[in-house]
Amino acid sequence: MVNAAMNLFMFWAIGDHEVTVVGTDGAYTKPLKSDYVTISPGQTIDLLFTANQPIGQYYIAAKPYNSQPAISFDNTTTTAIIEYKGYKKSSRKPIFPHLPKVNSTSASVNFTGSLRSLASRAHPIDVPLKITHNFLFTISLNTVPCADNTCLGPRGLRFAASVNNITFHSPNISILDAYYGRITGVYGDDFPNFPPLFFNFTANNLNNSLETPLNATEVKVLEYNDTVELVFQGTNLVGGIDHPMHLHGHSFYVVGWGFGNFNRSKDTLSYNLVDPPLQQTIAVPKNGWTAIRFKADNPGVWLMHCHLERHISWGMEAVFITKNGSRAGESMLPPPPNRPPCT
Ligand SMILES: *[C@@H]1O[C@H](CO)[C@@H](O)[C@H](O)[C@H]1NC(C)=O
Ligand SMILES: *[C@@H]1O[C@H](CO)[C@@H](O)[C@H](O)[C@H]1NC(C)=O
Ligand SMILES: *[C@@H]1O[C@H](CO)[C@@H](O)[C@H](O)[C@H]1NC(C)=O
Ligand SMILES: *[C@@H]1O[C@H](CO)[C@@H](O)[C@H](O)[C@H]1NC(C)=O
Ligand SMILES: *[C@@H]1O[C@H](CO)[C@@H](O)[C@H](O)[C@H]1NC(C)=O
Ligand SMILES: *[C@@H]1O[C@H](CO)[C@@H](O)[C@H](O)[C@H]1NC(C)=O
Ligand SMILES: *[C@@H]1O[C@H](CO)[C@@H](O)[C@H](O)[C@H]1NC(C)=O
Ligand SMILES: *[C@@H]1O[C@H](CO)[C@@H](O)[C@H](O)[C@H]1NC(C)=O
Ligand SMILES: *[C@@H]1O[C@H](CO)[C@@H](O)[C@H](O)[C@H]1NC(C)=O
Ligand SMILES: *[C@@H]1O[C@H](CO)[C@@H](O)[C@H](O)[C@H]1NC(C)=O
Ligand SMILES: *[C@@H]1O[C@H](CO)[C@@H](O)[C@H](O)[C@H]1NC(C)=O
Ligand SMILES: [Cu+2]
Repeated sequence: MVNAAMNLFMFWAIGDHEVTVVGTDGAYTKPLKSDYVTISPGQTIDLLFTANQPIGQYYIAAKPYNSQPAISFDNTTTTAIIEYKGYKKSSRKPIFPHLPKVNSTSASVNFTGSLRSLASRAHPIDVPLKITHNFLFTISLNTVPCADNTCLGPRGLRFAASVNNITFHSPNISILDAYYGRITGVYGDDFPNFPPLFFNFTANNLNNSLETPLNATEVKVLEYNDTVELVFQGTNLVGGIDHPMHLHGHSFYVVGWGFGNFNRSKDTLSYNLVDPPLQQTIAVPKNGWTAIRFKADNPGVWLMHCHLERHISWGMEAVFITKNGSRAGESMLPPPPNRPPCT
């Protein structure tokens, strides 16, 4: 199952049938029995279920999960029907599943936080234990001044979004072309390891002066084999919401998460380094944090972004460049000839 929605997490379930989740983003998980699934845009989930209920019809249903009351959205429940062989037409309605409440953050995090790697002998994990790079990236909504006819946000302002207070400005030639072709002036390589300012990221009523981001095109360059721990820190600037963060080119282990502000001396103690799930998209909880680890072993130019289309279009993205290794098969490929132009 893939969530192909643009801007909404979904709750999903089948009437009267428990499902067993066995994988996410192409990696095995420990079998997880659940009455419902939470899936974020861009995420994939593999699951099994057994048709072991009385012969009949059962709804498959999905509806949005949205934690931010200021956002209006289509709250339609979408359905399909599972019909058992031998079913005889009757006036009885198909059985409908219990889906969590549309704003149930606990239902969302309970599911996502229950995923574990299979971590069996045949499918061992390889979570980096010696970390060469520690990053803390704030992910925030922002506001910027706008011309009257482009203002969709508060008066005189439009929405923007940022990582470490940088709204990503897309250059007019691709960063892959610029890196591979050694063209200067397209991007900088100074993406900050930490947010420029520490404040109570998840506090209510943050000062509006914090909402204005910098506008830049900065990348983070990694050496082949670097081991990265990256903590995504959600903020309550403009308004807190869950962000499905997605990294191209590398799967990552999700080693911890929590609500509020990440506290390195306390929160690292509860990391799961035994069977953390291996994912490509992870929902960072509203006004919370998520810690991931990965090894930079896939040379290339890789986008990292929030998978809510709205947020990536507002600048909630950054770029990693993983440099060539030293052996055959450890070099990035040239830009593909059929790539679409940026402008
Ligand atoms: C769905 O949205 C409509 C219109 O905004 C609202 O009237 C209704 O109460 C909502 N239903 C649910 C279940 O949230
Ligand atoms: C969810 O929405 C209901 C109804 O609008 C509200 O009473 C409740 O406080 C909300 N729950 C959360 C966790 O925001
Ligand atoms: C989520 O898990 C907590 C702790 O186990 C539990 O108290 C809560 O009821 C769960 N929430 C939902 C919506 O399942
Ligand atoms: C791309 O942008 C740079 C500066 O931002 C400018 O100098 C250059 O002319 C632009 N190139 C094209 C093809 O638009
Ligand atoms: C940060 O803000 C939250 C939410 O308002 C509050 O509960 C917490 O106490 C604050 N933390 C600090 C260190 O001020
Ligand atoms: C908000 O920040 C600005 C600029 O730092 C400061 O002048 C102002 O006093 C702050 N407002 C509040 C309510 O703290
Ligand atoms: C982001 O940078 C701008 C420009 O330097 C500054 O005004 C603002 O306070 C910064 N906000 C945060 C949250 O760091
Ligand atoms: C960032 O700067 C570019 C020009 O350098 C401008 O076109 C763009 O609108 C700016 N973006 C934001 C969010 O301010
Ligand atoms: C972080 O956690 C430690 C240990 O629990 C505590 O002593 C410290 O005050 C916390 N720091 C902050 C900023 O909350
Ligand atoms: C990367 O790590 C592998 C396995 O640990 C090692 O064999 C290789 O030499 C390393 N390559 C570089 C360029 O560090
Ligand atoms: C990386 O490897 C590719 C393929 O061998 C080569 O074309 C490219 O120049 C290398 N890039 C760098 C920055 O060394
Ligand atoms: Cu987002």
